[in-house]
Amino acid sequence: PADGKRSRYAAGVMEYREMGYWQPDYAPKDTDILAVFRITPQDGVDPIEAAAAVAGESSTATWTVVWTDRLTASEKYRAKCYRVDPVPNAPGSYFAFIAYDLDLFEPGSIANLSASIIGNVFGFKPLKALRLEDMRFPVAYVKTFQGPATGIVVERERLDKFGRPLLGATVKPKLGLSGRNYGRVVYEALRGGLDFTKDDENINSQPFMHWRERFLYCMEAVAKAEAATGETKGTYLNVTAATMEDMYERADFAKQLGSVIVMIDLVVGYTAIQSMAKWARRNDVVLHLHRAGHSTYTRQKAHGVSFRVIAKWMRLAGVDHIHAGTVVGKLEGDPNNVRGYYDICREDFNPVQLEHGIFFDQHWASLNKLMPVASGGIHAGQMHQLIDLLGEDCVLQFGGGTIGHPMGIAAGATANRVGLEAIIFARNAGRDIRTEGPQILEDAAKHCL
Ligand code: CAP
Ligand code: MG
Repeated sequence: PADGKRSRYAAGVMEYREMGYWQPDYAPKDTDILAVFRITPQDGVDPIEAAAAVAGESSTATWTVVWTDRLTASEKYRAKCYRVDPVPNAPGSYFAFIAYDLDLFEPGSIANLSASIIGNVFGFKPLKALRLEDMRFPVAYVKTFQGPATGIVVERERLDKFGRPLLGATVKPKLGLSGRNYGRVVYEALRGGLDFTKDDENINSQPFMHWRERFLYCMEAVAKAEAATGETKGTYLNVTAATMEDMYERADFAKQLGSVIVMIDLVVGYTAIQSMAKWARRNDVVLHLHRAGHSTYTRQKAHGVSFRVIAKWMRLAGVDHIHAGTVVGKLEGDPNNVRGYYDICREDFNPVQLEHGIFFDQHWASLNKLMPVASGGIHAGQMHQLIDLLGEDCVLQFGGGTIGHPMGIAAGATANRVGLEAIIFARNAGRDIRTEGPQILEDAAKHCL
């Protein structure tokens, strides 16, 4: 153009605002996918231009206008940044709200969704930092996903366990045990009173214990513990492997041995997770997701992807359990945000709740509920805090907090079960578990001995 714009584009000067990616008058449609990013522009960069650039690069734009834009319904396909607000108490950072037309996305694919929303924008030069804080999915899109293969209600029915959190333990040490000794830990923990034991994130098929060995000894332990206690028990057999073929082979073997549950790690990737969710639904097996690796991109406040977004993606993808934080354990966790993650997993509808980090109303359109899992440095002495903070529909998982008990593994499991039942009983009887919790636990321990 005669005004010299063309040469400015050629020099890489951003003009996303002018290209139509900033539309302050746009009223998001019920069918739009919405995202809120926290943007921190470089010094001197206009926040609105930076926000429009995020909208542009996560939808149709590249760094310059292209002739072929005129061959598409570009106004419809352009994402629209419709609001930019300063982040309270964080000078230089802004919340940018962006609306995406539903037609930009393939139905039922987290890989496709994430390739747009986080695929291209995080290394953008004009931004110091960028964080995807939250998303809203319209019901029409939610309905294109399977959702949790089993869900909380049916899992409880299969286990015949109600009215209390489920109890688990991660076998420790994480690495090095032989199959036989590993199976002993599983048996002791289950007979002592736990509902589940669990492989750790990094147990797959190492020279000290190949996967078949682990599965055989673990399932023998489950059968013996079920016979000894009369309860349904489970152990999350980690089927994470290098290829889908290997994962299916391991999951099929777990099912053949009668396992009610299998486990995968988040690091297998979104497509593998969705494939395993399909497998889980076809085979009536509960699917546990360990969020291995998430902190590499969820922990920083100004950059990365919030765990609340990962939790939403995983509810759509169709896992049945997801690690979602404890607040009180060894790993970092803000109580308000963690509350938001648990609500995303367990509610039919999430209203906007800024204090819990929830920026949008979200209808889950009858997708099953996802069981949140608390783990990381927790033990029976915190039972009142855990139940007060996390509620009833969750799994509490104590690795060191079972296997590190001074009187042995079964005693550690019993301590957890007795502590849990004492606190639930006291709470249901109207006692204040926040203040009376430690005394209730001490009394239960005396009685138990
Ligand atoms: C816990 C754990 C879990 C983390 C996962 C570990 O062991 O097995 O993997 O807690 O964290 O390896 O640290 P302990 P999150 O019970 O002995 O601490 O649930 O936050 O994803
Ligand atoms: Mg672990």
